[in-house]
Amino acid sequence: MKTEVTRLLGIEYPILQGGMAWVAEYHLAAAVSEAGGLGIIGSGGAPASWVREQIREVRKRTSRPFGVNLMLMNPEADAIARVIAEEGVKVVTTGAGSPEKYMDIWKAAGVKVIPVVASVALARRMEHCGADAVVAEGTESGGHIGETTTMALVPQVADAVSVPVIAAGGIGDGRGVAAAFMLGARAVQMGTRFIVAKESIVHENYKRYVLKAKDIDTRVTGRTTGHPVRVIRNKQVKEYLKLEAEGASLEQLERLTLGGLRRAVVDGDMDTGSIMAGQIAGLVKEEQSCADILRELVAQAQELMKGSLFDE
Ligand code: TUI
Repeated sequence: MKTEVTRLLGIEYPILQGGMAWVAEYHLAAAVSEAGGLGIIGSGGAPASWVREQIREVRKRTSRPFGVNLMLMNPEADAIARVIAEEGVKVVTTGAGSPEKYMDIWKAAGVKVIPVVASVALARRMEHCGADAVVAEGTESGGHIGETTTMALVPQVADAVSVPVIAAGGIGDGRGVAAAFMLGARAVQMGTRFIVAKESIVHENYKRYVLKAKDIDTRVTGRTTGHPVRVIRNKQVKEYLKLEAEGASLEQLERLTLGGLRRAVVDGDMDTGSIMAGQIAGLVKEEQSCADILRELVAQAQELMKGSLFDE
């Protein structure tokens, strides 16, 4: 499955692992890269010193390419952007904003820049300022999301830009991979399936929630605050949505979610934690190694794409 994206990134399979805050640390990123995909360290809200350590830990475990995701709302984003350039990281993805101001230092350091976008307008702007590819992320995704579905977003972004498009949001198996290719993508990025990978360090309780989630078990908090975030429903989410419907203040709502992702991932607190996951959680039924996940995805997608679906 060689594509423009596997060539651009020097990877074996056109599969990227999402740069999930707290979840995507060096164990997961190294395992995905070593298995032939692109592992990505998720910087989330972490300090720059943590990101530097994580990069060095991945390098101890694999000599294959890996990336770092810069979450642009991180107060230390400037420092992390410099760490990425200084450490010679080959690929950066960005989320929750526009990385325009970092383009020059990254380009000068030879970093491939892949912004995550949720609209055609941002995709165009990113191509214009020198992005090497874009991740078009649909609203099916977990975490911070845009409005448009993957089905609608990917072909529109593919038509709007000439850099390769990587599809994300709602992809959990080889059928999703094949569908993304049909929509014009040249690779996919997956998060939820990797949350439950054997190499993922997330708390067992979190994994259990993802594995037992059904198709209708995610909710979007923060639609009224301008920061919509998809999570698996729990006690906290019920309370949040009730307060939000009653017109609670931003401060009141933010107090509920502050530190929630850490509580879920690290402490396994399923009552007050933010259990971020995509709508495809209902499809994810098994804890597997990253190597098995990649092998299965590629085999299934290849099988689907070589055969005809029609009787005659
Ligand atoms: O960034 C993500 N997903 C994330 S970031 C995150 S960290 C977090 N932790 C606690 C609470 C809230 C967030 C969790 N999940 N995905 C990429 C993404 N970027 N999705 C949507 C966007 C986006 C949205 C608006 C990108 C740019 C944008 O506007 C930029 C502009 O300047 O127009």
